[in-house]
Amino acid sequence: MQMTFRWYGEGNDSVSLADIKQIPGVTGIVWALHHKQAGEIWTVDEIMHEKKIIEDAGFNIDVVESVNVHDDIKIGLPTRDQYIENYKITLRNLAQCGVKVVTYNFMPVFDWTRTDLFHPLPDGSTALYYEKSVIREDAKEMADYILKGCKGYTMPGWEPERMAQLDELFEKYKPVTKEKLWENLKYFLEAIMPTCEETGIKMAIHQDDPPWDIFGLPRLLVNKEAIGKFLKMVDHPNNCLCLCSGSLGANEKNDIADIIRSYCDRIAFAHVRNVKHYENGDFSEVSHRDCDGDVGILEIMKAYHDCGFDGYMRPDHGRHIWNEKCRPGYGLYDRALGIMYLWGVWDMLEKLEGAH
Ligand code: CS2
Ligand code: MN
Repeated sequence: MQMTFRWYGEGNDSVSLADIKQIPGVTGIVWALHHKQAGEIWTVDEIMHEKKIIEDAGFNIDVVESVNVHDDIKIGLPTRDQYIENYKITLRNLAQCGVKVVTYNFMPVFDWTRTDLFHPLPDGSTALYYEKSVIREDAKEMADYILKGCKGYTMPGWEPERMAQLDELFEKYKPVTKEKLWENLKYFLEAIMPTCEETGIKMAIHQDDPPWDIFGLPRLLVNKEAIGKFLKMVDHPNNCLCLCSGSLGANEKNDIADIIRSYCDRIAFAHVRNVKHYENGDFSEVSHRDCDGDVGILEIMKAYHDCGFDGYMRPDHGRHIWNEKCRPGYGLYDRALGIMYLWGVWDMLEKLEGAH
């Protein structure tokens, strides 16, 4: 297992690479060109610039999160072919600079959704929170609601520029049924797989968060069955998963350890996060400690270890602790604590059971 840490780039993150260097055992930075819009080509010069910064700090750039997929590809518009060509060029450029895994998601319009980015927990920390009764079917109303409580921060995909085009986007998604969205995902993957094979890049899809339909938009990667369907649909070793225990874990019916054991050979990247469920359907992000939440962190780590997982791992989101001012879910302190917990469990498994 190779431990990594997500970093948003110089001037764009409250955490420094020097800080990350002091967390034991982190070898790679999970990075992206965050100023790029979906559909734009990432040039070799731009990638090399970022590579130098990260490598000079003593980390590898093996994993990118994310090269976002343009909505026209998800909707299946005729313009998708041009965007797919651009995506292939980006993949080639990334491979040329040494990148091995590219993370993406196939959620229509939005990335992850929460109702509160700074929800107080009983211990005085705050965390990302989903309150079922607050969710509005109307995405615009929801966006206003979220922006009020967000201290100037927003969720990815919910930026004011995008909100301005929301009606138009929703109109375009109208004919996109769940079935159509599956077809469009297949079309995209079949088009890029030859490039992945040629360059060695593994495409790692992130599951939908939360893992159910939202705002009347269909969502695909929500449970074991859907993941199985996805892997079979394009049965290629470069068509892989970024398995996120936090996203899948929002649905208590998902048995994450079982999903890991079933599809381990196709997991290129592991996001490990804990979630606590409440009876009324709300859920909260919590610390990585097994007993603080419900996803079964110990079982998850045991499953990865039993499978001989040698891919990349990172703590997913963290709480906000010790008054840290940071991007929601992406502070230094709680993610560093998370890493130490994951290492503690992993090192003990290696000691008791040997390295697989
Ligand atoms: C998620 C996503 O893992 C995460 O932090 O909250 O933002 C994830 O990065 C994307 O969905 C992957 O494309
Ligand atoms: Mn994740």
